[in-house]
Amino acid sequence: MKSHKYHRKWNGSVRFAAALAATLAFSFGSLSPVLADATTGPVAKQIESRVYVSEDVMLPMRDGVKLHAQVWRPADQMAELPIIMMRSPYGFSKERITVALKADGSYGYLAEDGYIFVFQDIRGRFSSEGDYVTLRPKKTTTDGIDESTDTYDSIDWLVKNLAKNNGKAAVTGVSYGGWTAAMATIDPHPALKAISSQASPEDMFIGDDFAHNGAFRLDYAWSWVSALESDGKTMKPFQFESEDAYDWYLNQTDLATLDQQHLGRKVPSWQNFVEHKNYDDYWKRSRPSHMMPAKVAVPNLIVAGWYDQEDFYGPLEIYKNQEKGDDNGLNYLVVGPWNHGGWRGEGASYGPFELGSETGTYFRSKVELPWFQYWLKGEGALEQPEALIFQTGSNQWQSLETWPAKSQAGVRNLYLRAGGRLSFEPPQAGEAPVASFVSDPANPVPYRQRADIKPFMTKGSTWSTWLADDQSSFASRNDVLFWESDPLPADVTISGDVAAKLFASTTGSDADWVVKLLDVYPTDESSPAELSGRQRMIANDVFRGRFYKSYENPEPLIPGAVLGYDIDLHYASHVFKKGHRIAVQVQSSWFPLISRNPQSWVPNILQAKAADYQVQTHSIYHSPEKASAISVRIAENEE
Ligand code: PG9
Repeated sequence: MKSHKYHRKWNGSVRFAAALAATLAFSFGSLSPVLADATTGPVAKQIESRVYVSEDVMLPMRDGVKLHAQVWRPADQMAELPIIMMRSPYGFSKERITVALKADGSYGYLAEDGYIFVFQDIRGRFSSEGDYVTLRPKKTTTDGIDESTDTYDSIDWLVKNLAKNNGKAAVTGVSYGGWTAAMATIDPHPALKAISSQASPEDMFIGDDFAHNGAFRLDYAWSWVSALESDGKTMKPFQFESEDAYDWYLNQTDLATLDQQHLGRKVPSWQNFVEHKNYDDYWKRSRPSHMMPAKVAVPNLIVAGWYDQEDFYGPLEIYKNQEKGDDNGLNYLVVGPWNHGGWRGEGASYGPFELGSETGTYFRSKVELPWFQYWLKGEGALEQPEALIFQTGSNQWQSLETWPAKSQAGVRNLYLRAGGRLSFEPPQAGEAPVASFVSDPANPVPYRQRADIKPFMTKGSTWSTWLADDQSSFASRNDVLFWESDPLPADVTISGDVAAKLFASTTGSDADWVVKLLDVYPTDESSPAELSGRQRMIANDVFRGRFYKSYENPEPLIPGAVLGYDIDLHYASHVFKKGHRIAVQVQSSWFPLISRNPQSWVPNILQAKAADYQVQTHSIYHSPEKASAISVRIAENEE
């Protein structure tokens, strides 16, 4: 049974001022200049750190391939210690590991407690032998290999060969590293006692890095794949000729051959993206929660960030799917106010939003450290709640018995109304039933202010906090529809699923639908100056219209036909404060976050030609019969 005694609102003082920036998309990536900078900020307080020493080893796999790993242990190690392993394709530089293992580094609490850390290059990357495959699927033959067998063979070698290990191991990591941690639970080695899968993607077509609901995440997909796969082994961020990513992508008239045009060769994942235009086995076979045993056998601390700009869908979906087979209470969830990997930094703020405490420091010292102490050293009691959820707006941690929370005051619809009003009351007969806008693919709505749109791996890019951007400037565009509530007479607290039901039509035969749920700060003295009038994103996503019936078999939209689209906006736990307004924006492009929809039917959007991109008029309906709305769950506190 899980213990639910753990119950707290933590605002306490913090041991260290961790100097990391709030994002480490590649926690130990070696080449991205953005991320290299992110680990070398000023340290507020110098403190004595435990000294770690390293050795390089080559670990034999069952098929004869050898994988490279660095083993780091305390120089003064006396007792036997457990192993914490991280496996990634990004390379682990010794300098960055040294910083991370310092007392005030991103793994400082664990390092001070004492573990044998093993950092492994996955198959085919950096100094590891073999062939690399992005998100390598599960083996299909008994004598095959996959990330699970590679982890098994690595742990087997480590527990048998490393001096002074206590025979227990864990796997953890962020993002790709979180995915490899999840994969370790498939046919796990008996010495694997726990994992912590942090920001793992689950489904690259539906909700994570490469596409959302079938809409292709252009800048992320191109930047990532070209960096990882251009020479197959290392990281080489693509050199854009211009820092203006909006312009650069707009000028690419043949997306299908971007790799050949700019890198002079075919890049495996890019070719796969072009070939697998629909939701087929290529996408489905890398979903970890469909490969992990249905009956959870390895304890997993799943970690997600509300503002994860890359993999927010993944961890929550893995948690949800694994929960179905969690008879022994081994599947746990933490969702904090973080961007991708933000919990490895201080986490006192996100963009301009103060969080009331050092949420990252808190997670690492009071959640992650006790987790590994308990499972790997048998120390302490596991007081981890089923779901530890940070409520944004109020800046409070909540310990919940389920996620979503059981006690709900109910689902309420926020209706889009005539005249740009948003209300909990449905539209009345006689109100204007529709709002329309012209969507021009030659002038797509930028996903941020133009000056901020840099390719995500470029030095100076603020990609990691783009979800904190003020959305107010977009509300006045002609190709963005905007609805806003009256100032709230009392706090409105939501907790759990958020979804849009959009009744929409287009004059074309395809269209994207982007929906944002916003918290609008008042312009009076109740808001800090930098937040005055700000439109803060609370939930959002895009849906590619052609998939309205099926992700596997898309169909053209019928011009003028009004369809009801169900768009998953995922989850939120947020307090809209008294005096704030709730708002919704709907638009049809989000560039270059999402590739442009030609708005006329083509079998494969990545192969669309210039003439396929056509101006269309889109309409959103808000009549009593076709009442477009955002559904939210109104919360009752469990505490
Ligand atoms: N979001 C990154 C990723 C994970 C898996 C595949 C592709 C990209 C990452 O930060 O690792």
